[in-house]
Amino acid sequence: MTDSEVDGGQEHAASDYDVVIVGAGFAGVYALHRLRALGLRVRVFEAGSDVGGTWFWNRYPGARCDVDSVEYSFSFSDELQQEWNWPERYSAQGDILRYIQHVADRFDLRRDIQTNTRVLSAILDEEAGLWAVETSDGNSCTARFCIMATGNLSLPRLPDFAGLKDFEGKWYHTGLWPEEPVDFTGLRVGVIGTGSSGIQIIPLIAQEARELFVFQRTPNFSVPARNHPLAAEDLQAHKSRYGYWREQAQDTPFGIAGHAAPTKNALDDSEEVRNAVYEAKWRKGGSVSFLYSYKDLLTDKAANDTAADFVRRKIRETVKDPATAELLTPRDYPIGARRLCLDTGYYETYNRPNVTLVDVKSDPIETLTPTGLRTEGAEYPLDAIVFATGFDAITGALMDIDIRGREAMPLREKWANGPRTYLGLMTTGFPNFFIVTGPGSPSVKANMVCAIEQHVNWITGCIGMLAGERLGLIEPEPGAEDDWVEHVNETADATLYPLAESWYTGSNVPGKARVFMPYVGGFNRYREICDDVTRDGYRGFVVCGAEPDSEPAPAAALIR
Ligand code: N01
Repeated sequence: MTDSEVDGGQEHAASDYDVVIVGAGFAGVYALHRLRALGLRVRVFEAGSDVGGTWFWNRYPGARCDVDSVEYSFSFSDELQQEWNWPERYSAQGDILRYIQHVADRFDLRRDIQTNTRVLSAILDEEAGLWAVETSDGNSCTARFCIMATGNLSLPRLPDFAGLKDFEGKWYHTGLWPEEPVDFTGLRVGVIGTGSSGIQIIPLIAQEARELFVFQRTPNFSVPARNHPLAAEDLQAHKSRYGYWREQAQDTPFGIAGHAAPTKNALDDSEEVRNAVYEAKWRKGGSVSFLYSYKDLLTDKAANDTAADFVRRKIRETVKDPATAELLTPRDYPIGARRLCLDTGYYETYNRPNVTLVDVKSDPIETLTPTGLRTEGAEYPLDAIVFATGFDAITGALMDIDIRGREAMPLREKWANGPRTYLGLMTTGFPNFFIVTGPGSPSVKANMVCAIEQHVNWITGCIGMLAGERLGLIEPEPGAEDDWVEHVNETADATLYPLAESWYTGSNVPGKARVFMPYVGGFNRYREICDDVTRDGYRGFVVCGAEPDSEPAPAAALIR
């Protein structure tokens, strides 16, 4: 054990590290880089065998980002963004993984990242003002600060299907895909789930499999990606103004530059003009672009219907069998209220003779069998099953760890009725415990890399402030947290998002509290709120002096 260096190590109990970071995806890697630059002793624990997070685990065929590569990348180093060449408009999983690994090497981060190590618990020792962290290798350590860089879609969900253990074929989850390639050639394959992952993998499996059965419960809207190689001159042109594009991204609701903000409501245009607008977006490709056609697509149901009807028409025009087209057509929720998917040849795949769509809403899956899958009405012999069944999103990876704050309060208990945070960054009763892109922040409703950088920058500033001011513990005031939770809910309730069953609300996980978790007031607005809070002396936060027995006080009172 060595003394903490954060404040010269005089008043605090000694700790192994100043900061423990859980997870080595985009968030953990960048947090390590920033905090190490403060001179802190930082340790990152990563469950996977390498860095990469989401892009390490989701290596299924077709896995690809739905944000342009030049946007879905770090902005903190101009050298990095100038030297890295993205081959395609939307990067494939392998390219993004290579990028994160390059970042880890380029900034010499690996020496502080311990892979193959899962964090099991993080427990606050109130008296010492330290977090005790226990890991799957049987070790434990202490740190003054704990940063959860655990990701929003990192706890895969396997529905509780009867008979899974008896299934004699191979089965896979898209979020836990094996490193070695999987060959479906000549096999009868079943894919369960038609969210973003299913929609990406289905067209590729269809090209290999002898027969593909897609088991769909709820159809999703999807628009074409129109992915293409990035021409060297286009990439160079973007790089020559990278600083400008990054600044532009900061002022958009989703942290992505290059999309002109809509100026009209959908019903301001005639039907003919509107359809021409949607058609142009459809041809250009991209989900952000499509939903940004009009100002009110996510707030006004009548406006939303015009965009939803356009996509429904496209499905009917693409899928030759009318019954299959109808099954693929979402009718029960507004377009964009569930994550709008991005595809390459998804609807066309159902015109192949070897692909069958099975509606498991009207005929639910009853059980897996040794040789396949049985619904209430039919039997499907299968050699392999792919579960594209999603994640326990946003809170899942946090709740998976035994986290206990003041008075040994488990986070699982505090959040039993839904997550409660201030700014999605911290939660009352868990001092010096930060969450990157936590519930109540824009997170998945923004470009994740942009949201991550903004959060890590804020957290770094906060930890640096505590060190500079010789302060000990920081956490939100209960009132600030209550007000923020109310604001997050009111903001969501003013949109169409809560009208859909989705992982945004936790409704995909039986027994999970139904709360719309991301902040949908816009990344730009959110960033300004965070900046204001900081400028106002960390408004809404209380801090203690460095002495272990010091009483919490409003942060502003203690900051010079
Ligand atoms: O997961 P999902 P995902 N019986 O939850 C079905 C990001 N992402 O991995 O809708 C039958 O969306 C479930 O049916 P239903 C992106 O943010 C991004 O696809 O609950 N079916 C649904 O169809 C995305 O939104 C990219 O009725 C069952 C599917 O499984 C998020 O990750 C690519 C079932 C799960 O869909 C999650 O996407 C991939 C059951 N018991 C992922 N249980 C890109 O960047 C679940 N399902 C492009």
